[in-house]
Amino acid sequence: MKKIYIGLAAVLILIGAMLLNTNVSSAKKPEACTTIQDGVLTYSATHYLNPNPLKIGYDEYGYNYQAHMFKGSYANVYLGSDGFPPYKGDDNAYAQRLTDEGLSNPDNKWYWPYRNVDLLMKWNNAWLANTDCDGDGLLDRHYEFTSYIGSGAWETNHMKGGEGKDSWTYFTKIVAAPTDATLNSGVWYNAEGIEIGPSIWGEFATIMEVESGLGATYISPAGPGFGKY
Ligand SMILES: [Ca+2]
Repeated sequence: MKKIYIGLAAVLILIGAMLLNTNVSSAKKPEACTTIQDGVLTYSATHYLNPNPLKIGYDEYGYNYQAHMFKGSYANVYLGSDGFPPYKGDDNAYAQRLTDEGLSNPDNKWYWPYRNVDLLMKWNNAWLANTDCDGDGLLDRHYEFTSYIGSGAWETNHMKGGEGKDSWTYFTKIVAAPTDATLNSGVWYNAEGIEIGPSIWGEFATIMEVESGLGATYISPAGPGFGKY
């Protein structure tokens, strides 16, 4: 009889643990995270489109937050958050729009000279999520990490510019530095001391670059695949 009770108790504990696990996993994502579809996540405070809500699909700048993609003018990556309307390829029309709206000119912005460069950018959820799970009303960056370090965040850029014989392409892959990486003279190294790649924006390393006419101009000695970081 005692054996049966012990066996029954073990089964009940097991069922309890299963219920608990189910509750934890189901409570975490769908209930706690706000999605773009919910219609309440807005562009950031400084953005030209604030306080409009983010939408599914491409916005006027070329951002598709839901799909983790950007496709458009290189300048449009930054113009919105600097309070400028999207650039659509016509300098005169853009200048007129700024005048009409009483806005200053982005001439002095570092990215303005690159407005005719086409950019295709892709990233993963750790880089910029399509949900707000930490509740600050914005899409999460390096969710569940205090910084990008060790978050597994990655991004790729395909750029295309110039006309005719002056046309060019450039491709780069960027990853967040792993937790056990070290930075030395502007280069990240992994725990084994193998070069990951040149540091970019403080917490990231470039792991691959490909230029038209030159081929791969940089391949990380630690490896150019995202799975490693
Ligand atoms: Ca957030």
